[in-house]
Amino acid sequence: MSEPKNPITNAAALYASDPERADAVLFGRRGAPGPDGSRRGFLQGAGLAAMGAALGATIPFHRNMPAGVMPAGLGIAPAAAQTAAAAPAAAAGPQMLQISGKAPLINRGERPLNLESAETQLDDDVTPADKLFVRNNGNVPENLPQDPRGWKIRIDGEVNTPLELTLGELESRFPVFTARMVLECGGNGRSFFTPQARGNQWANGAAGCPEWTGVRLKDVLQAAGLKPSAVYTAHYGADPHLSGDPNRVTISRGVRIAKAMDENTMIALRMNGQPLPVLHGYPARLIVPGWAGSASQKWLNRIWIRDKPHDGPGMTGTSYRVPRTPMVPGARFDANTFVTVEDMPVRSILTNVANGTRLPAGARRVDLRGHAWAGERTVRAVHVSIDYGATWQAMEVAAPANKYAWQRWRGQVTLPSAGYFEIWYRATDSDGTQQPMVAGPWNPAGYGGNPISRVAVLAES
Ligand SMILES: Nc1nc2c(c(=O)[nH]1)N[C@H]1C(S)=C(S)[C@@H](COP(=O)(O)O)O[C@H]1N2
Ligand SMILES: [Mo]
Repeated sequence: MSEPKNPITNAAALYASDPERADAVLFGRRGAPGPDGSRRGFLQGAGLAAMGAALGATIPFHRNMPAGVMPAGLGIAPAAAQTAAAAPAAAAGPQMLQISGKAPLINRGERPLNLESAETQLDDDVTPADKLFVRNNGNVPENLPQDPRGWKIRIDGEVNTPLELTLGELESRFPVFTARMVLECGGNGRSFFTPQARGNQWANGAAGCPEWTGVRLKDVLQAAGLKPSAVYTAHYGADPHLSGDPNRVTISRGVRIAKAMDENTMIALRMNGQPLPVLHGYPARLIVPGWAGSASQKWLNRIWIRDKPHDGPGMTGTSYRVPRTPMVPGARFDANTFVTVEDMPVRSILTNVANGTRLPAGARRVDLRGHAWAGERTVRAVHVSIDYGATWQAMEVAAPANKYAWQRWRGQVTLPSAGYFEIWYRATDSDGTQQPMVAGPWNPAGYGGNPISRVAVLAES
């Protein structure tokens, strides 16, 4: 393997493949390991100077900096790094794409269309339509009706009375309710896995918390009457398959009947008080809160009740399925033994400070705020560290507006001096489970990646 031409540009790839070597290439060979073994504290002289130059400031807590972990500030290459390493491409950041009705979002692919929100775009308590991530597996349906009321949803399979209900009938027959509920892609956080897992390389922004209005799926299923044989749902939508073949189904996932009967599982007709945007499933979609977003079928037109776990596209192989017990990353596997992912793990985002923020000379206090959520559970605590995890400060965490809404966290940190700092943030759920230091357990399609997040802050002297 040849030495990368431009170490800064290739830092992420290098850290992903060989973190020890990445440290050596970027910052010089280490001296004899110090008493603190795995830390960069013994990186002295030229190595430390190189790192300081690459990051654009001195590093007051360099003694705590973990070895083999790419500094958060490297990808955003401050001015000093660009001259030192001549790495203009490193500063480019993610590719943005702006389409009609949306803010510019991070482009994760255009066919099918996948757009991610930056954490700093998710500051609102209720995520506005233009800032919500988009995750499509097929094409967006065309010729959707102007008037949503005539759209039909069929309920069939293991029911006493198969139903075909228009949205107009749904709204008049069943109680309508409104709730803020997190919608989160099952692959959120996939980019944090090493080695890279297959699929869209989402960071933490394939999630949002709009306010949804609709009817309970439970009420509709009760109206149809579930047979004792009913164990699983199967969801269908109107979006054409990418191949253009009308006989192929784009995605069809389902949930256990218990989750379908949850009070909060909704057939949603409105988002933030408006008809659903076309990209988000107009005129009707499911919201299965707390679970992988793929269960929240858009352009919903049929729910088939089944007498066994559903096996549609998105339910088999490595799709939303993970090994029962941890596997060696990248090793061979038998996906037949995998189990389906249901709810999502605890995660936090920081919504008011972007990676690479520069504080004007003399500014030491940094106000922080964000959101945190945890699948079926709630968030008990959010902690922040400015010294590479040596010490942690508790932030304030608000109660959710309702079940399955994300929770606001806020607080402040005071930097002890000028220099390069990283703000690390992590949430703890109501079971006591914390976001881990690294994404894991590894799985081929990269579900459940929720490591601690890090942003770089430069306090000017
Ligand atoms: N019909 C249909 N429903 C779908 C999808 C899809 O491709 N087609 N994608 C699913 C996935 S994987 C996710 S994460 C969410 C994304 O919802 P959003 O695009 O409204 O953010 O929709 C789900 N529902
Ligand atoms: Mo998803």
